[in-house]
Amino acid sequence: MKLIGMLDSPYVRRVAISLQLLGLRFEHQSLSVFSTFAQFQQINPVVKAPSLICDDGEVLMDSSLILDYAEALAGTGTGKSLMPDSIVERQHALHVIGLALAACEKSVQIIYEQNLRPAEKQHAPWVERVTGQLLAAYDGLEMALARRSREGNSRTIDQAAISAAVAWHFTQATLPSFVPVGDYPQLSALSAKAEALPAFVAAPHGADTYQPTM
Ligand SMILES: N[C@@H](CCC(=O)N[C@@H](CS)C(=O)NCC(=O)O)C(=O)O
Repeated sequence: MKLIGMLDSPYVRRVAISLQLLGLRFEHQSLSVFSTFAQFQQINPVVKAPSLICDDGEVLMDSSLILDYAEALAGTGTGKSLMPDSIVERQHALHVIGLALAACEKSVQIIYEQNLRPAEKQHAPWVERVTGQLLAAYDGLEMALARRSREGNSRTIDQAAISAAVAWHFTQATLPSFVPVGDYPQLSALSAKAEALPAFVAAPHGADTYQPTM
């Protein structure tokens, strides 16, 4: 299978990291939804990153749907999963993932507003609203991570931790002044730990192409 999209997208990056941790082999093509729009369109006319070309040629999009497929694929092959089995832990993992995805979405909305709209068409009340939502998502994540660490389930890297770590690194790399690092010690510590893992190092935020190590 082939993952399409740049690793400067937190959605593409969470998929690239998760596929590795699930033990699934994949190729990566670092196409941009902007500078290589026409080339991307040939693969997925909707031009959404990530897109995943499955082995039979069918194309999946949306990181959570791709991860649903990857979990099923890994489950039948290797029995590996990044999601907890217990309903209580799964509910909590989904709570964390929801917050992380909201943080990614709000960051992307601010970036698009800043980079894609001409200065005279930027709408300050919209940026203010989205910034409030972004901070609410990170406040929720910080609380949820503190709870995970109190309950002792922060030792293994699972989908909740991957998504939170990827979201945090993305926002800090792209909008550093919006979310002050010092206010979020749990997220900062998780990020430092996660970014040192081989699966994160092999799929760095930016324009590089993932190079398989397994
Ligand atoms: N909910 C989607 C969001 C994906 C997304 O919005 N990706 C951005 C890149 S970061 C994209 O494709 N932007 C181009 C567009 O929406 O036209 C997911 O989880 O994959």
